[in-house]
Amino acid sequence: MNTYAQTVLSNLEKKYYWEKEFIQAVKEVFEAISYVLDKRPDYKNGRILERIVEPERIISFRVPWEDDRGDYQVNTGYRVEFNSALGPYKGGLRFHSSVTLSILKFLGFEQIFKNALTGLSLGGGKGGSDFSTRGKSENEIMRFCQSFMNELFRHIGDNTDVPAGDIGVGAREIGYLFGQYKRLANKFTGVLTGKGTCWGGSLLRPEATGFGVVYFLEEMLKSKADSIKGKRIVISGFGNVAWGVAKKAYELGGRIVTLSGPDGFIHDKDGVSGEKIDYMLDLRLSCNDRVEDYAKKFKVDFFSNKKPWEVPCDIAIPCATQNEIGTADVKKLIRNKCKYIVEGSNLPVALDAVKVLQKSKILYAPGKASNAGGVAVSGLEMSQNSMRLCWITGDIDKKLRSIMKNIHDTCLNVSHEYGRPHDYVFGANVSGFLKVADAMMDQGLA
Ligand code: NDP
Ligand code: 2IT
Repeated sequence: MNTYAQTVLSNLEKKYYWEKEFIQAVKEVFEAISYVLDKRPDYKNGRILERIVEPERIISFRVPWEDDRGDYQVNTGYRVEFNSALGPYKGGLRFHSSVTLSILKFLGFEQIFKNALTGLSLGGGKGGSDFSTRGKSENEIMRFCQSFMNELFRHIGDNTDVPAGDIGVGAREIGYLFGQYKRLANKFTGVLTGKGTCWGGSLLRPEATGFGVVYFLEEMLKSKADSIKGKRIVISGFGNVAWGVAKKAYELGGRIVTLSGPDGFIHDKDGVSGEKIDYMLDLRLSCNDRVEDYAKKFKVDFFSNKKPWEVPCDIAIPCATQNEIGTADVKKLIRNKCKYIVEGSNLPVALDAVKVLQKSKILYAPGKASNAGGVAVSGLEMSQNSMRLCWITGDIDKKLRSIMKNIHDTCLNVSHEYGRPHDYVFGANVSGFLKVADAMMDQGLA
């Protein structure tokens, strides 16, 4: 690693030693950009790395709410406004019991470079709470969302900070959050994305992350004169991203053979298709998070407390959560002759496993490039809201395809330019970083 990057990283490790996920994300970026830093001493003089790892602002707040029995509950809410060099802070909200500031800082940090790769005017941010929708009633979820917005509303705005969904936050939660924002601010603006399509949401936003992942995969396949037709695809998760991936991959002739949840994974040898894809939406809304229900309903095999990476496949697409693929999983995938790994979730592959992957023949796309379709269509939703227009599905799909192709080609070209052909981790981090760093240099010490 470049010595300037190493010094900044060591200081960060000392200062935030308990923020493991955040340090992991920084390390991956710093390793990839080391080569560039050797050639750009001006970044060191401008203290770009010290500034880029420090969020511009972190808001942390109490979220009190009343459950259905009349008991009071308290959760912690956060918004990490990480970097606004390229535009208003933009990134999702995650509601999950595992949420900590470290997780939101890693997600916010990743989001900066992902948003830069989209080519749209979007800064980076992330937020959420340690609240879980699991086992909660509709009314409890609504009351929680309202209380969360009671504080968040004073920090966000259509030109300041525009949150969206992530794990545990889908159209239902965005609806409750928006309703409360409107009451408090007395404004109907595009302050959130992922809204309902009849009240300002963009068509195709629910599908966008998953579709974008498959469009990126198609470009990777094309670069190897290959195609998705007939390919066995193993995916994890069953939520929004997994659903979009399943829908588009099936449409293009791929065969999705697994889904997973916190309880284990299902193996559907015939492929997840038709009504099975629609059933994923019921599962996501059921708030009990058991893919075993899919196995029972469609009479397929269920493997309790196991991950799907042991199932032979051509392509693996993690769509659940961070660090869900370790070194042992990567070795299984290599042994089973998997050829492509495309990240739907954020940081699903642990750092050691990334190194094994980079030495293997597997083509591997990091989430900040391959899952950028969601935030890209969020950016298009912001444009439509500003213009008070609604574009048709075909136009949005065309724009999404073109953004994903652009991201793919940028990563590939940069990887070739620097003598690291087909290293998408290198290409994505270097191109995202250069854009943000140059904007920060232009804007002076801020
Ligand atoms: P959803 O909440 O729709 O789905 C995620 C589901 O996966 C949850 O129900 C969760 O269940 C389950 N899950 C959590 N941990 C595991 C695990 N270890 N194994 C299997 N399943 C698990 O979230 P999304 O689909 O929106 O997000 C999935 C991933 O994609 C996240 O990493 C997110 O950051 C990323 N992403 C999302 C985008 C979006 O637009 N929504 C855009 C880009 C990336 P439980 O709650 O019970 O743990
Ligand atoms: O990780 C992500 O890119 C998201 N959760 C989507 C963010 C957004 O603002 O649409």
